Amino acid sequence: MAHDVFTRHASNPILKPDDVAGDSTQVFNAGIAKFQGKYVMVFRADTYNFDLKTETDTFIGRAVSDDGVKWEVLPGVCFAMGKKMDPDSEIKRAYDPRITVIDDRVYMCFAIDTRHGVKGGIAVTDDFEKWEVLSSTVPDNRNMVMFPEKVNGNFCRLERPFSNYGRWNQAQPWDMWFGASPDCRYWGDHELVLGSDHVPYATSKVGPAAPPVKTDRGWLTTIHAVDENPEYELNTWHPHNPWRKRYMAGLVLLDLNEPWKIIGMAPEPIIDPNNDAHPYEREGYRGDVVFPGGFILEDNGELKLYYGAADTCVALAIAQLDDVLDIIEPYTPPHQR
Ligand code: BMA
Repeated sequence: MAHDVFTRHASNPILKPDDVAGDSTQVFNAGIAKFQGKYVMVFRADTYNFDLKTETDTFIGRAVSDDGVKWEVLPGVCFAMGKKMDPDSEIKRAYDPRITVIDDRVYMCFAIDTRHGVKGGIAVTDDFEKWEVLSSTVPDNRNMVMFPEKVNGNFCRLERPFSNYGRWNQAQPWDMWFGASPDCRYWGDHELVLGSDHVPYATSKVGPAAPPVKTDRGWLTTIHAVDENPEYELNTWHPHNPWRKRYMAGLVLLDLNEPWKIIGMAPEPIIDPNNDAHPYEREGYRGDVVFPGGFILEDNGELKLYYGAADTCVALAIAQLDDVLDIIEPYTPPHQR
């Protein structure tokens, strides 16, 4: 059962493949922020070839909006790295962008598939035309998001390394970590934030989702949490490779000054795709997947939560901050209980 504080928008999905010129079959896992008086979205656009049963292209595109609901997709590629199908390219693609505005500059975190693992990248721009890639991690790491301001003088991020060694007998038990940097290039001070075993509704991995928002009570941040079960037969375009992972959205509250410390958690997911009333979350490239990428707190206390649905489109859900803070329960890390 999910908490019902977020209401799905009547216009969902607010962005779908048909809205993008070209042959994209999926438009999803987007990052959204308010920048220079407009809402800006950077989205992942994939092309799946149903005959070859494989993806043939990925790029990051851009859309803008005056109200955060109706979007104008701008032509062309906003950001790209490597070439997915090029056998000579070490970098294959950049995807799953998340954007955070810090001191009037736009920082974008993204995943980079390489021939030797998945890296997390960070780039900065002032206009979405010129980008400077500031840093990237060693493999495997992804799902990075940045905090909207420096804490204790440092840039801060949440990230999801793939810790396998030492956890070989558990099914993808990956966790959410914290990192800090004086310059957005060199990162350290890594701390465990949230273990997959700390989230009651996850049976597999957890990690960051959309960048955190600041509230009086702490940094409010979404997580993705996965319930994997060998018995599940979820909808997918690749039935030869059955899809058995349900992706839910959850919420945690982090300490304002020590943002690697969780001080509160919503005990249930806030968006659970396990509901036929919202077919755009159940049917598509991979069904029963919701993955937040944008979280905006408006001046009037409204929270806009943007999320990828079924790895195929972008959806929006709305809540009031006070209602959301009401469902957060105090959290004590397991080793202190
Ligand atoms: C993850 C990533 C996400 C995707 C999710 C569900 O591993 O690939 O981009 O949304 O799986 O397929």
